[in-house]
Amino acid sequence: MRRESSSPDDVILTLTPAESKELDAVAQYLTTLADAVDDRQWVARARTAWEELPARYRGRLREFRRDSGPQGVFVVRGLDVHEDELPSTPSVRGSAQRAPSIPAAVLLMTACGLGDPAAFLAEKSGALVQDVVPVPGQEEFQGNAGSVDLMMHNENAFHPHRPDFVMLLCLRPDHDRVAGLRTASIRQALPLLSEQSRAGLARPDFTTQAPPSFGEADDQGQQHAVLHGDLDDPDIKVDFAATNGETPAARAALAELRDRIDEVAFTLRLESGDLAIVDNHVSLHGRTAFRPRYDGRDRWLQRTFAFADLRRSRDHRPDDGYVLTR
Ligand SMILES: O=C(O)CCC(=O)C(=O)O
Ligand SMILES: [Fe+2]
Repeated sequence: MRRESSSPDDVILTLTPAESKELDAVAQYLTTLADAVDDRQWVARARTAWEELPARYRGRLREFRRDSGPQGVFVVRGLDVHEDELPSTPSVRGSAQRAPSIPAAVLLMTACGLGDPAAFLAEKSGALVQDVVPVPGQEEFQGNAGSVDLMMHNENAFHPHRPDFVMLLCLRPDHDRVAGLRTASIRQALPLLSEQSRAGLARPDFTTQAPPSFGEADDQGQQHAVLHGDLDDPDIKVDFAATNGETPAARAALAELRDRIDEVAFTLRLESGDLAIVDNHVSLHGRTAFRPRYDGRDRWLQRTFAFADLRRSRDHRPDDGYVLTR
């Protein structure tokens, strides 16, 4: 992983070979315990298996859960994922990891350490471990199947129960090693914003569109603020591809925010075995452009969401399952 702008080392945890082996052994065992990733029993097993993971891994993630720091992102390097042992990169829309695998085990155990995993039915049928891969014909799409610049966003910014953490595990980087996961936190952008824009962003003068696949979301079209909570350390709710200002002042504040976010953003070129975790309350993420070849060796990340307090979304999850159906 190379960086384009410096960031403190405490954002990265590089596993020792011994830790990596220990983690892999737990993940390996977990893969033998069920036939399907989305089986509730497997999630229950992952929750128990979390306790067996290396102490430093659990400790650092628990700290991150409590306070995600100035950058609101954490990267674990050195997970036991070997590109040469992987099957071909999928290239169809909506693909997901249905059979237990080492990466899926790592993602689900980690989700259980941060809270609980869950997914949205409208996205890849609600699979808990989703493939993030380029899809032929979708190059220009502002979503993870595209390959042009993906604008900075909170994940599911429009939704009343957006995930608390977005986990992206790199299985295989792009051929040219140019695709970068970009992240930027409001904690770093806030001091650069004018007083006027800060005040403007805290007013409910914005709307955020849901992707059509979600149908009519609960607060679709409802006006919201971009910055909320304690305005000295606010949460951010924005998707630069889907959020609009409803007044000229709101639009000006949004434009300023976009520039300041770009100034503080940094780029992570993830390698096989790198896991990035984004705090979806204080940080935005996006991706730089790359050129897919559709030859089975394209960039391949797997993604799982973690919810710190799953109970809050109970009325969106039939049978108290792990899928939000609306
Ligand atoms: O491709 C990436 O690095 C990020 C894609 C993304 O925003 C997502 O999957 O949520
Ligand atoms: Fe995203």
